[in-house]
Amino acid sequence: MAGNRTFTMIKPDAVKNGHIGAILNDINSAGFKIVAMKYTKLSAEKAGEFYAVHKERPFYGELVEFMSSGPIVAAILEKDNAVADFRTTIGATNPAEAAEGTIRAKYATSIGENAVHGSDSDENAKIEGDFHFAGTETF
Ligand code: 3AN
Repeated sequence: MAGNRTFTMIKPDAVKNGHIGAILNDINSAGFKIVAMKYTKLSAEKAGEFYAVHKERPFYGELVEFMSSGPIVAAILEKDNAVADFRTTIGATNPAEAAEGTIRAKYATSIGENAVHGSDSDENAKIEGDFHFAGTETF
């Protein structure tokens, strides 16, 4: 059975470009409830740990540098079928391929600076949520 929680980050590009409010509004409009949220900044070490699965990819260094370059908004979202539905809401990794109206189509600038993160499985949603939030910060 599909889980009902996913994890997201509004990435440094979208924060810098003033899109926090619009993106949170899109998230709510798509039917997601925010059950945990914080405005924070990842150190390079923490960003490296978060993206460790991509360690061997050629863009890993760039990704870690970008994700630690400025503040982010991290959140846990709740909805039936959360992981798959949220990936539909954000659109393809490459904003040039993201469907019209999706968050990445509207706010992302490139494949590397693509405005938002969305977990790719229920298992990773749990790992990523636990990485950022204590149980007492989740409602
Ligand atoms: P998604 O975020 O859509 O699940 P992944 O898991 O393939 O995509 O990639 C994780 C992150 O790595 C992306 N959100 C993006 O910021 C970055 N990334 C992916 N592919 C590239 C690429 N070819 N060049 C630069 N950065 C990339």
